[in-house]
Amino acid sequence: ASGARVQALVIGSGYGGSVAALRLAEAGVEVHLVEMGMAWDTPDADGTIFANTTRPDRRSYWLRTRTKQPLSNFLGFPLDKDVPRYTGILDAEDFSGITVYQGRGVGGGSLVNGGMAVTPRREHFGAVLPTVDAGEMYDRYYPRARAGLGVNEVDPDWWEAADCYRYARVGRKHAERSGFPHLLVPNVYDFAYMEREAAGDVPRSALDGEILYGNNHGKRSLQKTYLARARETGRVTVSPLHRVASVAPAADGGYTVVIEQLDTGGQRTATKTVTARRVFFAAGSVGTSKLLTKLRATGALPALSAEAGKGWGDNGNVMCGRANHLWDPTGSLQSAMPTLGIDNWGAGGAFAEVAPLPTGIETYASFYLSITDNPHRAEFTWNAATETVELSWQRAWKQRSVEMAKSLFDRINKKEGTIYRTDLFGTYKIWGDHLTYHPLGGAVLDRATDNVGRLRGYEGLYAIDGSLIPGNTTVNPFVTITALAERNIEKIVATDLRMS
Ligand code: FAE
Repeated sequence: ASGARVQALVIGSGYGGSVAALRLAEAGVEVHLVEMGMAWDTPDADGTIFANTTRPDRRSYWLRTRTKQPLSNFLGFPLDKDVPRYTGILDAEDFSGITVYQGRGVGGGSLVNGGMAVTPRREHFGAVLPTVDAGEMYDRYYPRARAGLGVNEVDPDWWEAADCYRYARVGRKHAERSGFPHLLVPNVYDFAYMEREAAGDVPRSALDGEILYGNNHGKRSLQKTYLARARETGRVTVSPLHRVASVAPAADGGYTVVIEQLDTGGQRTATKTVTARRVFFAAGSVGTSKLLTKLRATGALPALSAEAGKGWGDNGNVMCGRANHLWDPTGSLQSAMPTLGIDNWGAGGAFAEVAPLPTGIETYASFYLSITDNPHRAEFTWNAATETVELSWQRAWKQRSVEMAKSLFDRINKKEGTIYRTDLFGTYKIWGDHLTYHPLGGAVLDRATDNVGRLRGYEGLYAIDGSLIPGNTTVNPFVTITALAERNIEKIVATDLRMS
């Protein structure tokens, strides 16, 4: 309610926000979790909560009148279509040089992502978070994060024979024949449930292509893990369709937080003001960076570090497809949850996930999302004339990622006598170099914050999400975001809460 006083206010309910809410509540703190997206706990008219990937509707996109599918074309046909404007689940947020895909709703990115739960190789950790003790992370916080997230592994025997992973086995065969290391990667999707889907015993979700617009079954999203446990404490209040607009020091201590309530058309229906002793920014790399950049520039938080808004990277994301020979079908049934990684990070700066292309028909295509060691970093700035936050990313910077991805796929194509697909991102276009799924940075640890995420310049303000990570994690990011949040909140609870 407007005028309320709360001990801790958490902005955003993704990985960082969910960890913060749970651990603060366990420490006895009353937590108010504010989330701009919907709750995603009520079935729509068709009886399902989430729209299918192949049949996008108003639920699929955040305040767009036309879908913006990551794969825009197929066999020469544009895939996008008109949808009613609605506070849907996937935000394709456009900046001048890049479209950043993000989840919107209670659970953040966990609602829309591929569930790949990858821990970086330890020898690379020093490059991911140079000022964090790796021993502590690998002995304590990564295991804690994986347990909290419900990470599980596919049964290799089932995987070897499953129709729905033919595409992954083709990807493995081609990696192997070119001499690239590969591995089965864990996931948060319940593989026991997937086996029952394949057997025809339960409603299909991953095997019905569900991923980008939510999974109706089988996926251990944050709603089912950290957030469920947070609610069980009885100390966490969640406000969906509420967007934090401002945070500023309050006259009598703490912070005044201005919150806008939204309707499902995205219109503001009410403005509320809450006073919070502590505020945790967990709006995601882009959301946290945008808020901090704006609040510093407009005078609400003028003492924030000049580093806030800097050090943003795209985790080197780049996509491509390959056209296989007719003797290498990838299957008309494809599990939407990826399980195979090709690791050429050491030699070529690329880690590629063999991604599904769940079209329901045989495509003879192999599709990949590569994470590459792209060194470019962008900065968020406030444009006073348009009153928007801009990002200095340049499209041309992706060329470095393309070169690293080519270290994998040029060799595979040569060995197999195959070519790239040119129909997935437009006409005669090989590389999906216009987007990222993995925004990272903008409130980098030990630059904009101290070593546990306290924002420099203000006592009681914290960043605790992907914004802390300086632009790259060498693999898919959410396990690292979760583990870092576990580390930081433990130290914050042990020191800051004891003092007050
Ligand atoms: P995030 O999960 O984005 O949560 C931030 C939350 O804050 C969101 O719910 C926002 O709606 C909310 N918010 C933003 N601004 C405000 C505001 N002003 N007021 C109130 N609420 C606000 O942040 N990662 C993997 O590791 N494996 C994968 O397989 C994988 N697949 C992906 C597939 C897709 C299509 C996408 C989009 C992402 C994928 N990711 C994957 C990335 C992963 O989901 C992402 O790194 C994390 O979700 C980021 O976690 P954060 O806590 O930083």
